[in-house]
Amino acid sequence: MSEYKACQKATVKVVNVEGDSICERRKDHMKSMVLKVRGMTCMHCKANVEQALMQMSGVKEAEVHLQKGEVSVTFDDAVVDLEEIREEIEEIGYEVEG
Ligand SMILES: [Cu+2]
Repeated sequence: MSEYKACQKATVKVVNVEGDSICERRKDHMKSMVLKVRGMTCMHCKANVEQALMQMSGVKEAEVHLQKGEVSVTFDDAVVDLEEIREEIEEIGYEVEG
């Protein structure tokens, strides 16, 4: 028997093993998001956006998909939030939609 509860930003897993309750806190707060970004047209844009995001503390992965006009980003939302990521992309000259 197990159940999942929200605990602040982390997920707590409650497992009942032989009558004991084990509360296991998730190790990180990793989130993956896909952003629609306008203005990325070539490999330089791809590199610019990926490098700018990877330099931010809390960002673990950043990948640009030029054809789709999308950026996939994986970040620790205890360290950095989506708003800061959005601002970083706009600061280097691209437009985040939505
Ligand atoms: Cu370019």
